[in-house]
Amino acid sequence: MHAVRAYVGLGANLGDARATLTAAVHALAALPGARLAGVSRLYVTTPVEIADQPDFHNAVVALDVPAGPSGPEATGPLALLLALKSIERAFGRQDRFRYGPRELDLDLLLFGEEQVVVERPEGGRSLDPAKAARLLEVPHPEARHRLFVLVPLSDLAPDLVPPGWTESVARARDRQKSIEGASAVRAIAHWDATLGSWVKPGSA
Ligand code: PH2
Ligand code: MG
Ligand code: MG
Repeated sequence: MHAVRAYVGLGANLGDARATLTAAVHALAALPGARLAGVSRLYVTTPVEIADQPDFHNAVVALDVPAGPSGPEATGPLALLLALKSIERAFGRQDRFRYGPRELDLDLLLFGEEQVVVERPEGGRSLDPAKAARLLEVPHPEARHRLFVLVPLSDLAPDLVPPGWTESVARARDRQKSIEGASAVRAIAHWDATLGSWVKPGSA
């Protein structure tokens, strides 16, 4: 079965966010059939949507995963979505209100060239009835308007034009930077693949 490159957005703003995101990278890399293809720098970011909450840590991971059989029920993106939800729960993610603070948020940003709009499978739904019926949409519909996604994604794939977009990730990032301001997203470390953790810029 051929592999598809997926991009997953990671976020946390409760508990030890840096340790949580580090462990989440390892959990993603350990998914059956998955191969870790890249990890962005680690960022501290100003909260959007709901400003009155702690700053987030954010990053993006590139993951090569099996494409999955075709057909609406068992496609690759849905299988990956369910895996992301189960990792969130394993890390103690509590169901809270939309856009609010969270222990760990794993968002499926891109799944190869696929554009998907489907009803979320049972295990991929929130317990919050206000969110329960939300569709799964890939590419993630909010990704192109969020600097905390665009900056780490452009560490990995600046020239990529995701399906349905009319511009590259780097162009979207620069446009969004002029709206949110460069200081909304601050790099604090880069990924060291040998150590399997983020390390301070400049350190070997
Ligand atoms: N996630 C949200 C809402 N707001 N803000 C930042 N900076 N980073 C996030 O990951 C984030 C957010 C809902 O998922
Ligand atoms: Mg999110
Ligand atoms: Mg989410």
